[in-house]
Amino acid sequence: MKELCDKRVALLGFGLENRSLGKYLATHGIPFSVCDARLESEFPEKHKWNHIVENWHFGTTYLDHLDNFDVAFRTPGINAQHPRLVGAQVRGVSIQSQTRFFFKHCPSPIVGITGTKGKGTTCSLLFELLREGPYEKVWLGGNIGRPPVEFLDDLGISDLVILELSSFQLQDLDRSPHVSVVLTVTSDHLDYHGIRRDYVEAKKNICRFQRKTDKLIVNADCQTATQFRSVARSCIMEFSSHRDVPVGAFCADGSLWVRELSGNNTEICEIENLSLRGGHNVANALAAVAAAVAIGADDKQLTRGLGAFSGLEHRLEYVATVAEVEYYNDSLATMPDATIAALNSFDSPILLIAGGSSKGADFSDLAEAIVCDKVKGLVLLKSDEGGHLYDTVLAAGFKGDVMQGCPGMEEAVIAAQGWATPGDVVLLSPACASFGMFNSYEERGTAFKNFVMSQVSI
Ligand code: UMA
Repeated sequence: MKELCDKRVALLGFGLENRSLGKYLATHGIPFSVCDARLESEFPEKHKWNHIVENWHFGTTYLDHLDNFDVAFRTPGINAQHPRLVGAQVRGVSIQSQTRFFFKHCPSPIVGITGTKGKGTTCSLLFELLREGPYEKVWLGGNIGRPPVEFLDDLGISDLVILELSSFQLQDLDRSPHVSVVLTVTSDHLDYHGIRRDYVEAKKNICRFQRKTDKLIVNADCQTATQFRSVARSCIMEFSSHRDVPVGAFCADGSLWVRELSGNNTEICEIENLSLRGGHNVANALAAVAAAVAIGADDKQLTRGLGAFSGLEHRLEYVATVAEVEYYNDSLATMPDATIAALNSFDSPILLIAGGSSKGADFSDLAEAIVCDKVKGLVLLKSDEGGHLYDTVLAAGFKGDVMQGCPGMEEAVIAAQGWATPGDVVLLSPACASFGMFNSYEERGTAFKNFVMSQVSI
């Protein structure tokens, strides 16, 4: 902590990540100031921090004081290219982040996983696959919801860290993981990055600083992911759901296979034995298998781990069957591609609950999937942006039942139930962020599950 002990430190944004960093700094006796766009009244827990926080700067002027600091840690939600941050950096303020700090101080090897969707599932599956070794202890953190600085002091050199990394976290990294995994990269967060190129460039930091002995695993079925190879000098591995790969993991004859550098193929498991649903999850499983192989896991532990892992909460999560209708919670689908993947995971007719805050997304592909697929009814949650998704779906020619501007989750489930018949699926897969009606995707998914479960007990 020598590098910070005589510095004036600021935490820019005081959410999950910087509160964890704040606890870490407090443990090491480093005082800091907090700057956050929220109002003071929105920090009821402020008094708990007063022993270590030197100054609080709240509200619209929260970035006015940057020149008072030597080091400022930006929260992921603040873009590193924010003109105020760039200006302060030019004047000598070191702009850092919790993720960057962690990479600098982590004594263990790191596996980093990024992609537009599927990172959380792949990280969690890899964590499951590595339960039996070869590392002494495996830690899981990052965008998945656990800032890794929380366990930084507990790490040893025989441990392994798995990090889910978002473009917000990768954006200003100056180190890359030892093993990097790039899933499908489409586009997201254009309200933050402005243009797709900046989003993709931010993600490329996952391999830009790798060493020759490091490993980069890319999704061979995604053209953007394969382009990451050109910025890396590490050993390349691939995974593919559709074709054989030179080294890595692939699908053939209904099974998942590993291909070694020697050309040997080993069958790991039959696709029908995977507990995860959907073709996109086969790709996530291949990515996790390739990463596990890259760090020395043996084939048998992969077979056992793949059979045991049944997925994450809020990601195509089975909730219950009520009156012969199955209910699935996919609240984590905050963008159109994720909802398209969810629709592709079912053969039965679907009553889809979608909508919310669209983050400027283009819904045309989703609208086509809704029209061409088996969606027989659509409930759209109310959004501040009016009927953008509704208009796109109708323009695409959707002829099923539609309810627009639904005011709450209970009303949405009741509407879907009204249209459902035995054998159907009611799927919450919003394709939008939760803001407006809910504080988070977790709150939205939990509201859905609670209401469905209340029907089970009737
Ligand atoms: N804030 C500002 N100014 C801003 C933005 C935010 O002052 O311009 C303040 C807010 O008022 C609030 C705090 O910063 O008090 C919130 O910080 P944050 O939104 O940056 O988020 P954290 O609570 O620290 O959570 C972050 C990630 N959030 C974002 O990237 C937006 C979480 O990912 C992550 O789980 C957590 O760190 C742990 O690493 C969430 C997410 O939506 C789930 N990620 C995006 C995604 O998955 O698509 C990238």
